[in-house]
Amino acid sequence: MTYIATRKLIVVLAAVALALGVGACGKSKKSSSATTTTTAAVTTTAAPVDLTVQGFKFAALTVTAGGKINIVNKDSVPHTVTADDNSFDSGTVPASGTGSLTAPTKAGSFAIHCKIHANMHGTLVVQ
Ligand SMILES: [Cu+2]
Repeated sequence: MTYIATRKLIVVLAAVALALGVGACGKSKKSSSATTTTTAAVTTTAAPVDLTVQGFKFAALTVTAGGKINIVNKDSVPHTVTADDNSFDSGTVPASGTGSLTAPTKAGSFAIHCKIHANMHGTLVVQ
């Protein structure tokens, strides 16, 4: 009986030692995964995309939410890129000139128009 009791004690001690060892190992793993998360967060910059306006028409464009849009006016008259709900507006983009706009931070399909030419309509897709 004493022999079995001693064996049981050794097993319990071994289990405790193992648990402590695993605990220490788990801690060091946690700190290394935190470092990985920090590295991943650095890659968030999206390249600007061009929105071409030509022949009184807006080119179809899909842009990342909050991304920068370069407006390229290829017509010989000025235009604007304005949201139908007025949530964004490029202001006047000069004839054969450029302008810029920041895409909405919310994804969706946004109806756009030109404030100078009432017949100009288009859609900006944000994802
Ligand atoms: Cu226009």
